[in-house]
Amino acid sequence: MNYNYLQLEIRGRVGMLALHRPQKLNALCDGMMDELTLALDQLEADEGIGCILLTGSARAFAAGADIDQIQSQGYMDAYKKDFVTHNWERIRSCRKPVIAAVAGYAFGGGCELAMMCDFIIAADNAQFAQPEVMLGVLPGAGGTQRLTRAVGKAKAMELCLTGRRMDAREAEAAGLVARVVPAALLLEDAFATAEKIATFSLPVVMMIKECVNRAFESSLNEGLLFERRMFHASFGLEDQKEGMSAFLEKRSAVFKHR
Ligand code: CO8
Repeated sequence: MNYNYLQLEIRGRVGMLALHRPQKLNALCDGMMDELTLALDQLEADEGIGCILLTGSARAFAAGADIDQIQSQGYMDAYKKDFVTHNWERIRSCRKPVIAAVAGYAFGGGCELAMMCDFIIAADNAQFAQPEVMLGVLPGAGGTQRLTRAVGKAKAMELCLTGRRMDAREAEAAGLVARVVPAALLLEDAFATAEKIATFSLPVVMMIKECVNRAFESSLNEGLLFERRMFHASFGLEDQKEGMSAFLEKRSAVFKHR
């Protein structure tokens, strides 16, 4: 499939998606988000893909929603078409892991898009911000919720209420990003991470993702029960037999993803 606003490359078991609107610092528009939905559908359906990597350019992951496109939007337009919920959140329902590799600006919807991914690897030049308050709106694609869960109330409040930028080191210390790497090595590093995840048993990887996400939706007891049932289920996989046999036979496991 040909995309206008995205570049898709499949390398082994990794699907690499790059947001591509260089003249607008990858500002997110409906066309791009529709394409992202289609590309994620494609990668989810492809049995040969075990991990998805989402990135931008060296200068910007994404500088937010396209302000030109939404400036004239009225309340009724936003409400009726269910702006954001309608087509901007496909990543939320991805069952395969999605890693965000962020360099440069991740502002507004760009920061929110990165936070919808399972984890963020940041270049040392990355900057995160929720500047919506300066535009007369609020972070409306998860900024007030996911940022708060990631960095805690004090910092999330300060960032959302002032719109100030947070650099990569601060983001790492605050728990927003998993790791910071030199900008020149970002894609190499993020790809190696995605490739590693993609070699493991896909159903196990999907179960781990579901369990970690359940921690945000349940009490500890309910979360532990969910985890335990998934753990029990993993003993029904051929890959469990293979993984443990390989250990005992002192060889590398070859997972069949079932
Ligand atoms: N929308 C439209 N155009 C943009 C945007 C944007 N968000 N960001 C940058 N651009 C355009 C600029 O207008 C400029 O275009 P032109 O060359 O035609 O003048 C081009 O990109 C390059 O940008 P700059 O010249 O401004 O580059 P600088 O390096 O000087 O500055 C900044 C970079 C600081 C990132 C600056 O461009 C900026 O402040 N951009 C706006 C950031 C912002 O406020 N983002 C929040 C938008 S609102 C939002 O995201 C709501 C979320 C909705 C839900 C999303 C769901 C995932």
